[in-house]
Formats: sequence, structure tokens, C-alpha cells
Amino acid sequence: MIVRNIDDIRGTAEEVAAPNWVSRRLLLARDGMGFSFHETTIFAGTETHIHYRNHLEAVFCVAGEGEIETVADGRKHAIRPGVMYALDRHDEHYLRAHRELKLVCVFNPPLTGREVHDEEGVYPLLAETA
Ligand code: 9YT
Repeated sequence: MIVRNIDDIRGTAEEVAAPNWVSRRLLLARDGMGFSFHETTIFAGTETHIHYRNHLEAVFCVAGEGEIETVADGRKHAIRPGVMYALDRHDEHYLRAHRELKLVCVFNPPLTGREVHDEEGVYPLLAETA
């Protein structure tokens, strides 16, 4: 069994910061679960362009207020505690935080921890090397 406390991830390589967010990775590819599992904080007042061409992601909001806008159809959905969205079609989108958002995110295939968003909001598909 794997048991982890997010407090032990602060300040380690499993805490990844970007201009608009910080992500604490509780499970990564090397843990062998078939998905990765993260807590992500999106900073208030930010807009992030994201397009996970290589991954599926589900996101559950536990705190804050924001919206997601899908690029293909311009539809907007409010994000607030209790709302989950799943990017089942690798949906290109804008994620906006009106107030700081606390999100729990699951990625399939799992992130290795070495990915960085490119200029199109994409994470590359990286293989975990044992
Ligand atoms: C919601 C979202 O995708 N935010 C970007 C960061 C990502 N969740 C990550 O790398 O943990």
C-alpha cells in the first residue's frame, strides 16, 4: 500500500510550479497505478491554455471559483466545489480562476513528473524508464 501526506511533497521534486499553478503529485507513473494523481492549485486571476493531446485528465474541484471554456465550441462551464470535468476528447480549453482553485487531477497515462506544458498547453508523452 502507498500512503502519502501532501505536506511531505512540499519543496520536493514532486511539487511542480508554473506561472499560473502549482501541482503536487501524490502518485506518478513509477508508482505503477496506471494513472497519476495530483493536487493542483490554480492562482486567482489567471487564464491557462491547456490541450492534453496525449493524455486524458479528470479534474475535481474542492475549493475556489472559476470556469472552463472549450475552444471547439466556446462553451463555458462554472467550476466550483463539487464540480468534476473530464477531458474525454482531449478537449482544448481555457481554465480561468476567478478565485484560487484547489483541484484534484487524475492523468491517464500517468505523468512521469518530467513533463512541462509546451506553448500549446500540451504535455509530451514520456515513457517511464525503470
Ligand atoms: C487542471 C490542470 O490540468 N492544471 C495544470 C496542471 C496539471 N493538473 C498538473 O500537471 O498537475
